[in-house]
Amino acid sequence: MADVHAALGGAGLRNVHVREYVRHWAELTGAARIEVINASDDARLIGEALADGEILPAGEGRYYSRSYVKDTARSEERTVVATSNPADKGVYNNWRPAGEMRPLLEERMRGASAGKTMYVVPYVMAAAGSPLERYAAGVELTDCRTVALHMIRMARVGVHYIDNLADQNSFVRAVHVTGDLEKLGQGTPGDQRCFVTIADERTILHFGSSYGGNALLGKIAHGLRQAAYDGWASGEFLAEQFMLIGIADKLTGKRYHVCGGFPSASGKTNLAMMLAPDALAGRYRVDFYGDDIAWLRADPDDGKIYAINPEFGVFGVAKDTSEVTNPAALASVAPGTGTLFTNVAYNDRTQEVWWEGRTPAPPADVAGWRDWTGTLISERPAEDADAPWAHPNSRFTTALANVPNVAPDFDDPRGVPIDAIIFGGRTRDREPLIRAITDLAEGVYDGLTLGAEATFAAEGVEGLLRYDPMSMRPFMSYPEGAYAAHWLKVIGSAASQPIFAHVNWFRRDPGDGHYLWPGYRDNLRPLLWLLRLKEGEVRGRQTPVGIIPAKDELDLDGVAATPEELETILSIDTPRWKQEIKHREQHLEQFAGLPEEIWQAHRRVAAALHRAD
Ligand code: SPV
Ligand code: MN
Repeated sequence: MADVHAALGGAGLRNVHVREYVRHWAELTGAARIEVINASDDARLIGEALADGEILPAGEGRYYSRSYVKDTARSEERTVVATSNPADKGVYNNWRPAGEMRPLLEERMRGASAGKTMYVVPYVMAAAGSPLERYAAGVELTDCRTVALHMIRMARVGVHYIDNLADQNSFVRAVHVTGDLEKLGQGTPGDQRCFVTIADERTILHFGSSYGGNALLGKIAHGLRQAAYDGWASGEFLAEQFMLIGIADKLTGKRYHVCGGFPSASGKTNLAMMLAPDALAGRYRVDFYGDDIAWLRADPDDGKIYAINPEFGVFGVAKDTSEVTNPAALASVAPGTGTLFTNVAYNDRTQEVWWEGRTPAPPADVAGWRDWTGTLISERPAEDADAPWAHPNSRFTTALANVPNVAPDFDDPRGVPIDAIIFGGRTRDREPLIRAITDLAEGVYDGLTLGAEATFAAEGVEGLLRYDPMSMRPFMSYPEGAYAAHWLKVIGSAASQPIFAHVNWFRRDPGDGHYLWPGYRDNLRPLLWLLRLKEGEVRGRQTPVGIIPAKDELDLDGVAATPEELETILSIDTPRWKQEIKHREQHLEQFAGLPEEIWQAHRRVAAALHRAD
């Protein structure tokens, strides 16, 4: 049995509430040792993890690990939001009573860390001094050293963050117990994994994984689910799965900030790290703030909406990250950055890493290369010859400060004023490149009807979206009707409101299916148009679903698209929109208590489409 008080006292951790919390869970999980973690412990922990073979060297100052083969991603069906109030049940939050989930998790976790070290990771999800700092503090307890190493990169970690709290008891209690991964029945009816946020007790209990958001509890469990609930309960802020960028106009000296949500596999990280296209780089600079989470609040001093990225690092998907798609991401994982790679392919002779899309073809000389499961490529059975070398959800974990175009003020606790909020999907035939929305309720309505196309017929009806409201479907923690009302309230309370827009980089040619827009760096162009529209410098063209750019309003210097291609991406397919609007009605009807303003917005858009034929 660990000597909790000796370990905490030795680390200078005085907060009595934290001490009691650690004592409780150390006893319950049966951890053999307690170790308190500060960011300055990184080099020592890396050394220990290398010595134990838990991580492998991947070139200078970079590391590699493999997860258990059945533990490679977030599990939505095993994730629950619990409270003591049944009225908190929504459509997507998998609500369960707190009184049922806490005993269940205690049972799973009892004795499950026997013989292991419990790492105590005090962290904050905000820069010190943020107006939202009282929602930012947490203490993760984890029995996995690699998780502690990830937390050091993804959050601000240190004892001083937790000992100096204004309210000593106001921290998120975040307990992570890995469990015996080989015996958890992942994906079977007897699946033992359970990932619970008890939102009204500000307690996160995750059992049965050491991967990503299942285990790094500052990120989506605290940064999204808990924070969204706190933001709603306090009435103060929104916590969204949004990227956040700055656009600086070097000619005028103006700086703009844009945030927004995209369902997975819609290029959110690439957009967040985008550089200006060569033809525009003399005038514009894109600054990176964050790729996954933004907290938004109205500032009473100047009446603007401010956003922060509560994270300290990037947990990015490796697949398809290349010099073409995302050179900034590659630079952020260069030698010397302390990057941790997970589940990519690894060469144990050269210590190189590789993933699909890193280069057009895999390394020609397969000597030493192992796939993400650890199997030598040269020894893979014939039937696996075409299997990917890296897992599709393989990741790189690196600090924000390693991103070459990180904003100079990324650490400013006040955050940055938001000019535009964008939503984007991956839509082959209906959505134009960009459509701007100037009305708040219509903007929120657009976010609530965000979706991704079903990827193959088996997943859904052709043309029917898998709706992913605000890209928050897996992170919703309270009912959708209240969520929409909270959006209207927070953004509506700002005297100067951001403009909304829906973007789509993925429109295809109806004939041969090729992409009509080059994407990547060129995505800056529609965003510049949006900011000009907001400034009243262009007028666009009104359509039933928003304002789209007139052809001569987009700066296309250096873009190879043909006039026909531009014609298509700057047009609305009215018959397809009429189909879509019916699906939206059914989607929204699921949500009890949806504000009347949202229904009115829906009816306005439907009526405008009706008149359009
Ligand atoms: C996501 O899946 O949206 C992530 C990664 O950001 S994880 O933290 O694992 O959820
Ligand atoms: Mn995410």
